[in-house]
Parts: sequence; structure tokens; C-alpha cells
Amino acid sequence: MQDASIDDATGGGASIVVTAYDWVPSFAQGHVRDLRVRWALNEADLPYAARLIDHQQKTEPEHLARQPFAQVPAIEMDGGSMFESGAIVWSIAEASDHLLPKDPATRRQALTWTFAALNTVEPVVARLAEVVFFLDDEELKTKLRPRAVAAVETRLAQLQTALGDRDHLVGDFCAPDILMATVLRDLGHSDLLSHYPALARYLERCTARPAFQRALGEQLESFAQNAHRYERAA
Ligand SMILES: N[C@@H](CCC(=O)N[C@@H](CS)C(=O)NCC(=O)O)C(=O)O
Repeated sequence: MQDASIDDATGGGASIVVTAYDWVPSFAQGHVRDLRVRWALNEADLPYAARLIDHQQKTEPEHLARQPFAQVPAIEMDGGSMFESGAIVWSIAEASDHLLPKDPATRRQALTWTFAALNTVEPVVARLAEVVFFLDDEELKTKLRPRAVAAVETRLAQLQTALGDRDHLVGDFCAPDILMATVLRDLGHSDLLSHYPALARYLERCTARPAFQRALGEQLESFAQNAHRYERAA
């Protein structure tokens, strides 16, 4: 077991601490859900530190007190602690002056799209990833994949229609775009998104943002710094 390290990802005296993994296998690097939180913090210009834990520490009482399902991310901010990436991103957005619409009706649309990203689009994207990355049984994989792909295609077609010719989900770039873009990005193991050009452009537009690039760099940097421990163990 390694000690959790607080690695100041931004170099400032941070009062916000994000709990993330110290390392994951290459297929998951750049896709762990603390990326959403790091992205929102970078958009909001809020300095933070990362507490990096390993996969044994995630089941220990200290972490379960932060995240009862033995997952990441979790965050400590404003004297309290939270888990669930969507709730965290929304809370960071509330603390920022430009990640949520000010008008109440438009803000409710942002909340709607936040849930759509997490409850309607993410489950089908995650099911496909489960089949592709975690099923060992090749026969079962071949059997389940077409249905998992079809479910993703249905949602992508619906999402593209709903997005129409808008640049973002609701007015200017805001919190649900962070969530939807990170969900869509998780299809990067396939060419599915290329069949939905407006969504591909939407994702490019979101991930071209400097705050996303910084967040991605910060997550990957943590893994790079710890890779030597896992390579030695392998
Ligand atoms: N609904 C949770 C899901 C968190 C989640 O699935 N985290 C993954 C990493 S991206 C994890 O820690 N998985 C380990 C596990 O479930 O044992 C959220 O959005 O925060």
C-alpha cells in the first residue's frame, strides 16, 4: 500500500483537494472521471491539489468516508466533502460566474442537460466500454457488442438532432458541456462519433478549450509520475 500523496497539481496554495487514482492502465488514462472535475476547476480558475490513491486505498475506511462506493472522484472544498462527478461539476459551476446560465429558465435547461449527459447518454457509452474493455469471453463479446453499439448509435442520433446547429447544449459553454463532452470522448476507442459530424465538431470545440487541455495534462501527469511503481510491480 502506498501513502496517499497530496500532489499540488496547480502549484498554488490550494484549499480544494480532488481525490483521484495515482495510476490506471493505459486504456483508461485520460478518461477517469476526475478529469471532469479538474476541467471544471480549470474553467473556474480555482486552484486545487490532487490526493492520489491506489486501488487498495479506495476500499479503505478513510476513502469510503469520502466516496462510499469505493470510486473516484471525490472533492473537499468549502469545508465539506462531496462525491459524484456530476454533483461536483455542478457545485464548482455554482461557485464560478461563467459556468451556469444566470437566467433561471436557461439554468433549468442546463440542469436538464446535466442529467441527460449522466443518466441518458453515459449509461450506453459505459455499457459499450464494458463490453469492449472488460469482457474476457470473446464469444460473449461478439454477441453483446452489436446491441451495445446500436444503443449508442440511437442516443448519438437523438443527441445530434437535439443539438441542431447550436455550438453548445445551452447557450454559451457551461457545466453540462463538460459532462457531455467527457462522456462522448469515452467513445474514442471506436469510430462511432465520426458518423455524427455535428457531435464530432461539438466535441472538438469543447476539448479545444485551454481549461480542458490543462485538466487532461494534469491527470496524465499524475499517472506518468507514478507509472514506475506499477511497471516495477508488473
Ligand atoms: N457515478 C460516479 C461514477 C464514478 C466511477 O465510476 N469512477 C470510476 C473511475 S472513472 C471508479 O472509481 N471505478 C472503480 C470502481 O468502480 O471500483 C461519478 O460520476 O463520480
